[in-house]
Amino acid sequence: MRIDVVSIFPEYLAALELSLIGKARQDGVLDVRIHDLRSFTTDRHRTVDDTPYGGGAGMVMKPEPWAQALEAVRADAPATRPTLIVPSPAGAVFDQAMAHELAGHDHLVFACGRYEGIDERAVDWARDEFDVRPVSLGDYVLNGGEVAVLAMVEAVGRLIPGVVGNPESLVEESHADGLLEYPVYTKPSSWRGRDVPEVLLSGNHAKIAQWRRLEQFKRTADRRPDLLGRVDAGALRKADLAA
Ligand code: 6GU
Repeated sequence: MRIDVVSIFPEYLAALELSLIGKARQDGVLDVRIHDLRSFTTDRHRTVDDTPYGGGAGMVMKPEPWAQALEAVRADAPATRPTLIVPSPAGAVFDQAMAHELAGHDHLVFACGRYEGIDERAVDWARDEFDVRPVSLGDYVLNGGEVAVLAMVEAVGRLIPGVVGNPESLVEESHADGLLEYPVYTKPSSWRGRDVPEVLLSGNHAKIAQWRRLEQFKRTADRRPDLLGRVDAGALRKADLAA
């Protein structure tokens, strides 16, 4: 998968050189390229923003540097029509289903806005050459798209075959089946007066699976009751109905 990120703070994206995503880049599984928006400006001050028409607080990102940057990215990877993700608190909310969907794309481009956002004409113009997706991490406001891109690239990247060493670990994790993950424990079996639940030491795999499934439902009901109504009936296992 090819990933391009355009930002006025390319250093922010240096974290994508670390850990599993960094390893995947070294291995050639992910082709991640970071671009400095200011390198697509032509004035002496490398201006990327200006005051908003209609007035109001803050600044708006000028359309032309974005058009130049996106044209360069497009020209460099002409084979497939890329998806342009525009991180914004005004976007559709990113979730695991969207991560899976995006993981199936060949080329993702992220346009990191700052200030009050990007001139809407640049976003509309980009629709000629990109599938444009305004995407939000959730209902709160960040100063710019960079942190959101770190989160999205990690969530999408780890679903690409070869990024996570053991694909089994993708199966039993939070949101894999619409429920939160069960609690986990490691040695020692007794620690500071607290014991690991006995069933986990029993060696009875059917009982352990049943206990974990119940804990998933309990935890989801307690922390994220909003998720319970959306649990896919197909993801409900026979064991759940029996329990
Ligand atoms: Cl994707 N961008 C910004 N700037 N703020 C956000 C966000 C994204 N998601 C939640 N808040």
